[in-house]
Amino acid sequence: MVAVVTRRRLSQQQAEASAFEIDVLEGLHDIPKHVPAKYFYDAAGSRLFERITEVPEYYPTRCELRILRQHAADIAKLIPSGAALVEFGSGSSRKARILLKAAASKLAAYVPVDICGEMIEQEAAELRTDFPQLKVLPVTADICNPFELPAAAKDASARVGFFPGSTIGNFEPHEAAGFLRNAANILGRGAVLIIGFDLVKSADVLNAAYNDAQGVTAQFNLNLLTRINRELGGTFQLDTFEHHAFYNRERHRVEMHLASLKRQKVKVAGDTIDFRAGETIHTENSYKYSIESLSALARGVGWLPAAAWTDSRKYFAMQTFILGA
Ligand code: AVJ
Repeated sequence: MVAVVTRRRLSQQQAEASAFEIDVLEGLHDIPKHVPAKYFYDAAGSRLFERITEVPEYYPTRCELRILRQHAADIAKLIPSGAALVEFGSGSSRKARILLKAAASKLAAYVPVDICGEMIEQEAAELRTDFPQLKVLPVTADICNPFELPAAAKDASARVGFFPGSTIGNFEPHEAAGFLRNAANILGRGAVLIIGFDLVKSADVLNAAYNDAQGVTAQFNLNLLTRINRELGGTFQLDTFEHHAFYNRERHRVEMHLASLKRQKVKVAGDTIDFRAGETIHTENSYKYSIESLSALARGVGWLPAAAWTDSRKYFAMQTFILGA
């Protein structure tokens, strides 16, 4: 309890480092071992993810961009005139730009929300140049928690949420429901929500997408250990851990793990962690939904499914929801 009170006084960067340490130690002392997937995205991890989106086996980003480009005008029609567009976990705003081009004239504001403040401030400056009439109002926040919208977004005729990238797949289904509830509270009456998500499909396609031949996904996974070594004084030897990724059919998710190739002890932030030979750290779940299963989840927390679009192979979907009264 004392530690929690003191931490409140720390700078944001220190507070984030502390959350990382707490979450990593808690996860590595748990059985089975796990680390939250959000910690993949340090500078190196973000660059590796960008490279993943370009490997031939990883289809989601290309599919989503194709759907957005093809249906931007239809999606824009669902945006009420004078609305504010709020993007959850906006990153580089690459996908939002497609919507902004199609809907800029009817939007009162664009509110990119991301945990990485530096990234969105930089992006905001570029968006202001490219869309001079649009108010770009970035918010630095963890999208899993409640946060305040800027006044101009609260005063807009309505708020439209945008959650692309199948980021929703990183949540446990109950967390995804929690996120949707949080989004409903933040966006309020008359809200529309646009979600991009990866569809359930053949295990072969999924297994290939998370085990690319160039090994970029393996590097992305192992980079988590590099980050722990650097930021938390870890002693992970990277050549003694191996990337494992597979589709878990029963749970509709791709799991990523890091498997210890031998029995060993590793130090992290002064603690000793024991590994059995073959024991894994579960580093990510990437849940796959059908239009029906995501609709059911959303309905449960008050969002009514509206239009949905998919690519020709039905690999990926973009679906819109309207907040019920
Ligand atoms: C960014 C969460 C959508 O789950 O496919 C890519 C992350 N992990 N390859 C996904 C990821 C391994 C990605 N998301």
